[in-house]
Amino acid sequence: MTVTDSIPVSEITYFWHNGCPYVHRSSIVLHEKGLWDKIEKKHIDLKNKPEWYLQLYPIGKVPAIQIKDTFLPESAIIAEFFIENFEGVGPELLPSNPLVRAKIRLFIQQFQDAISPAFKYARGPVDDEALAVVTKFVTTVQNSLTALTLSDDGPFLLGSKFSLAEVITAPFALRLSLALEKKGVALPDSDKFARFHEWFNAVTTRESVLETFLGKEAYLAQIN
Ligand SMILES: N[C@@H](CCC(=O)N[C@@H](CS)C(=O)NCC(=O)O)C(=O)O
Repeated sequence: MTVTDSIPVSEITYFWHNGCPYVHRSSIVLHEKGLWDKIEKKHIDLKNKPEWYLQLYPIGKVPAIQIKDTFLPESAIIAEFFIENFEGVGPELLPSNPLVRAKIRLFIQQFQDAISPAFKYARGPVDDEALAVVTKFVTTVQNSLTALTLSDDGPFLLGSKFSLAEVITAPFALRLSLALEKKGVALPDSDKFARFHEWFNAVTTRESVLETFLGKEAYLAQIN
């Protein structure tokens, strides 16, 4: 094997769990590329991790992949590996332009920084502080999208193109929307946040995102 060879899907084993938002990221890439049913999957029981998995990976987290004697953990690494390894299969999810890549990564970072506190409050009491944190999340993502969007012809960061920006953030956007819905908390919905809602609605209804999600009822039961 040379370093430039891509690896056939038949040589990859995917260690996953259906309820994990991190796994969800790499699963979305597989679905977008039509490889979800083609890859060998091993579902890991996280409450009772198999000894063989802990021997392979003592940290014991998912997702991870194995290719012959190479073992790779970490969802963002795996999602990018799938995107690059299966370049030319299905949609392009990470354009080669360095500035576009930098914008995608900046968006991801800003989204992640903003969503963590919003999640904390989505699970805590609904009070003024909680509503302020959720509004701050919406404002940050709206500002980030407005500053970084590359095209006006679609809902995503790259316009009509779903990309790594959404692969990484969608699992958390979807779970936040369901957690807030359960609490009866509406996201601020004014014209001021139109760009946020356009993006958020497109991301949380994307086929690859929903088809690789464990489902609303199961998720809500998980967070009870
Ligand atoms: N930074 C890791 C986080 C993965 C992670 O925390 N996975 C959870 C499931 S959602 C896990 O495997 N938990 C089992 C454990 O911590 O023992 C990634 O992005 O892949």
